[in-house]
Amino acid sequence: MKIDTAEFRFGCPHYDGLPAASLPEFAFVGRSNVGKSSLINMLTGRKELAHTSRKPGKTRCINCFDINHRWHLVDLPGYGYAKVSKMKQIDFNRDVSTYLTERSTLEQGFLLADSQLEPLDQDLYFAQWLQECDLPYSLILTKTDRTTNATVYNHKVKFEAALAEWKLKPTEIFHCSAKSGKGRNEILQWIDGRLPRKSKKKGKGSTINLNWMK
Ligand SMILES: Nc1nc2c(ncn2[C@@H]2O[C@H](COP(=O)(O)OP(=O)(O)O)[C@@H](O)[C@H]2O)c(=O)[nH]1
Ligand SMILES: [Mg+2]
Repeated sequence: MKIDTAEFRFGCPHYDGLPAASLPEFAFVGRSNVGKSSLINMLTGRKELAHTSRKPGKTRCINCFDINHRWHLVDLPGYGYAKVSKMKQIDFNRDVSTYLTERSTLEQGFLLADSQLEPLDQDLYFAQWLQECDLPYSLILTKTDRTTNATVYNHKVKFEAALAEWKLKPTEIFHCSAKSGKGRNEILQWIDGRLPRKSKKKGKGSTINLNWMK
């Protein structure tokens, strides 16, 4: 998928304040500092689209970006930085919870996890919760440039084992690096495959010839 336009649409702290659902939405979630903003910038090819910050927990809004006027990329608040219980970390934000369960145009979730780390319970609890919401989701292992291929592979295998143990079934597992651009084509292509087909302009060759039926 070629990114022609990527524009900020809205940032809203409350589900009730969200604009009416329109285009298909793809939501990105993950612990603070996992590399979510960097990935969004990498996918869209815009350096400053999602504000990248070293300070955890800065993004506290449901942020929506219009991509090619065809789909919406939704950046959800990070979780996992607050010193609260595991269950509270899952229930980190009532409005995000409502968004994930209620938003009619939400197609898919992308759960980000750091490829440098072994699977964290926080990530697994979140995957479990996405699944309980009946939201199809994929896992994206981030920051692969920061470690060796062997470590990424090892952590992927551990993730697969942990997911199986928790009876979790992400649709796909992607690897990415915001630094090198790894994973960009795969993720964009995958999203493209889930969008309604573009309406084609009428022109030569667009009419089906039914003469053979006569
Ligand atoms: N080397 C490398 N650093 C990354 C990558 N993704 C994010 N980072 C760094 O990790 C930190 C957190 O990234 P950010 O995108 O703000 O994470 P967020 O809190 O999940 O939005 C920043 O210092 C980024 O520069 C990556 O793929 N490779
Ligand atoms: Mg961020």
